[in-house]
Amino acid sequence: MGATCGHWMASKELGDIVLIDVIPGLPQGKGLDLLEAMPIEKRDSFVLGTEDYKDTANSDIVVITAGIARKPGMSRDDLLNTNYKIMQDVVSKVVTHSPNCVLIIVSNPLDAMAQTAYKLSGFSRNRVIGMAGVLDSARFRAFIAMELGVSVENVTAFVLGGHGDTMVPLPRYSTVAGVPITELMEKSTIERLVQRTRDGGAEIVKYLKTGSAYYAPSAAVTEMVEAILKDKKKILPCAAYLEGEYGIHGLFVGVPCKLGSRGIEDVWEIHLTDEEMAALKKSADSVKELVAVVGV
Ligand code: LAC
Repeated sequence: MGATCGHWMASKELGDIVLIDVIPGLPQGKGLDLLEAMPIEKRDSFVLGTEDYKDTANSDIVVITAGIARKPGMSRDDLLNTNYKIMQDVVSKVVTHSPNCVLIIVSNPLDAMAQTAYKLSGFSRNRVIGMAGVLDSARFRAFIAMELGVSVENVTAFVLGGHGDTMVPLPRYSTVAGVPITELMEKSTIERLVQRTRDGGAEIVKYLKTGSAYYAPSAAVTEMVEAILKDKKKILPCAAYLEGEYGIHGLFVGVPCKLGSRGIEDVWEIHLTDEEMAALKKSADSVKELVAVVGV
């Protein structure tokens, strides 16, 4: 997924990119390959692959995708203990070499890994962001567009909560050309698309067998990176450390965030119905259980 992030970002010329991995030669090979595509793509992003964190020094943004991925039948939560250890190692090195960066966490289980990175980095909460809502919303948007036979460009969607089985797609705030989908589709159709969104990651894992999705997740990361580097003040659903917003304290949960040069510059508290709020609380409770296991 890290290499695919690099691919999307270089193709948009978002900046210079360093790919880092622990497998000897792999990041160097991928980095050089991507660099050699730049003349054709007419992009001046410099791409470097390395196993040495020194080469990443003073990065503006660091995207952490490190960790094992799911196999068919596994939930994201099954990755907790292994990825916690990997995250401990990676975060300490990143913080040493890029003390002023914005961290974007992609490793699963997403919200618990974002909380781990936040606690271990000592960064202020605006500088640690979990990627999940943009991906989950993109899946929901793709399914809505296919169902209605309309352009994906017409479709906006909001998915809040943790990046897991309890995620909270919000049909009321999901629209086609500004029209809520609740006006355009039967309830049962919406429920089917919501369920497919919740199972979106597992659907891909089932096909791939040896790993999880990477094109859509890394496109989601790229949208977040672009919003931060260009100080766009873009409203995107991201996992953020909440300190009372939505009645949730001391926990990473997916909520609408304003992304700009300082990272998360604001958390929007949109009005939720009692049912939606209950679903968000339930999702937060499942994140709470995971972070308790690793003690962050
Ligand atoms: C997914 C993984 C990346 O949802 O969590 O595909």
